[in-house]
Amino acid sequence: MYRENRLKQHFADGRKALGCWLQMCSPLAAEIVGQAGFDCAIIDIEHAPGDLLTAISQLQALSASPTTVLMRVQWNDPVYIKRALDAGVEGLIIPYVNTAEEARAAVAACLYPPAGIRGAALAAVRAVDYGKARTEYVRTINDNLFIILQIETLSAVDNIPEIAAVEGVDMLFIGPTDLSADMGRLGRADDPELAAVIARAVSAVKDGGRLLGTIGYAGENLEEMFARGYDLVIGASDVVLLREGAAA
Ligand code: 3PY
Ligand code: MG
Repeated sequence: MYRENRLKQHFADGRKALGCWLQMCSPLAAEIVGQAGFDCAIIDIEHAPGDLLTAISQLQALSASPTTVLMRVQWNDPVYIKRALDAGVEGLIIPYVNTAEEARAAVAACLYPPAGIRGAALAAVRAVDYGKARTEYVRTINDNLFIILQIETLSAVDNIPEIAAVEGVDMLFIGPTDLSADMGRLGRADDPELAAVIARAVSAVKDGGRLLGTIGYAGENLEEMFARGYDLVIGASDVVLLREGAAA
């Protein structure tokens, strides 16, 4: 059922948040993650093999949980974004946003006109409770969504001041893996130059007045990450939890 975005309220209250990726395309895994008490669960369509129907199964599994459900879409593409929003996700992580122009396009894809270009099918889609919530949905959804843009190239880091200034962006999210690849250092998570670029990105996001997110790093202490300025850490994944549990 359409509801207030708890994650957005959580940050408005000045709190930090923990997230878990859903990469198994499994409603059972999603339900377990929701019951564990994560602030948000992120259905990953960029790197996991699911589709919109597996996403909807996971949304249904999480509907009784206070955990806010986001989706990381495949690409900064208004067609994917429209379909993800119609499925009823409460926010999006949009990968590989490198310029203010791309950031404006990402936000526009999320919002109904006149603020944006999102197409509307109010009686047909799950997000609107198949038409039942249409009045409240139309009135509130542009403000209720939580929009996260990923910073994962050197040029995106350079452009953070302009990207952060784009109206409607809620959070910038550093993707250290693709950033390391862009720097020719893929897989070298402890590279000092990568650490320096990430530190520069953290300061730029904070200076730009936006919330800041990233993934958890092996061996990193969450409290220290929060103290360094991160507001959201996606520090777990259903796949990794199962792999590590199985290996143990
Ligand atoms: C990256 O590190 O590239 C990400 O996209 C984070 O998940
Ligand atoms: Mg990435």
